[in-house]
Amino acid sequence: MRIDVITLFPAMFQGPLTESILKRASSFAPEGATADRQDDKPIQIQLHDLRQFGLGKYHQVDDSPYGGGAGMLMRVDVVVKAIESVKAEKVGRVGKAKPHVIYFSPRGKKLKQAKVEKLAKKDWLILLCGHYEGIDQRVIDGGWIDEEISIGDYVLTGGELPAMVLIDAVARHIPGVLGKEASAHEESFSASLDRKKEYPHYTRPEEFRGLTVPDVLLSGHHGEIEKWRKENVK
Ligand code: 4H7
Repeated sequence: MRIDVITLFPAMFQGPLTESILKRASSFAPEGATADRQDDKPIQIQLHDLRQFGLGKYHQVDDSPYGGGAGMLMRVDVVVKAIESVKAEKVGRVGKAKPHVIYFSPRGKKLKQAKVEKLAKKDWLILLCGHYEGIDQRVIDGGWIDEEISIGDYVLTGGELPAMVLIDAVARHIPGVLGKEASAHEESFSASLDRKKEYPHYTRPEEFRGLTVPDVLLSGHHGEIEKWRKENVK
């Protein structure tokens, strides 16, 4: 899968994408740095600094709202230029795939696991991270956005954290991202099972400050263990 991120703050992505399992699974390239892109990785992430599409000497990306009011908006011409530029790239493994453009905003449709799994089947995602008071409505009305998503009912300063949440959630479903064991564990949940429900887990030591592990888990009796876990799903 290829993921392009259009953002005013590309540096924010440094930590989450270069640590942990996303490090193993994805190649990560800031704008311009295409040379070190590794096409053999399950996910290729390319960052694009929106400011490079800005206007004039100061690379202006925002403007005040018609009709007045507080705050600034991201300009339609700048945002569309960025989206069209990314769409035109068609490098790496995307071939003739059509990108799916997602815009993160607090009024978007709430992200759920089922949606994550659908998005994981796409070849190419473009993630647009909103800032200020958001984008000019014409970016949406003009058809440049396929989907407006919110990661939850709270307000953030920008769409970068939602983009990182989506990348992490989607990555877990791309073949080759999770290790063998974690993938098998994932598969052992049927699609109909509520994934939020899990049984309690314990590891060594057997006793910690008087807190013990349920005897059945130490018994080695697999039938009983399975029964206990089913009964203790929360
Ligand atoms: C687009 C439009 C996503 C993006 C407006 C983004 C929460 C979520 C943003 C805004 C986001 C989410 C800018 C409106 C800051 C509010 C104070 C960026 N917040 N914001 N204003 N839940 N913020 O997914």
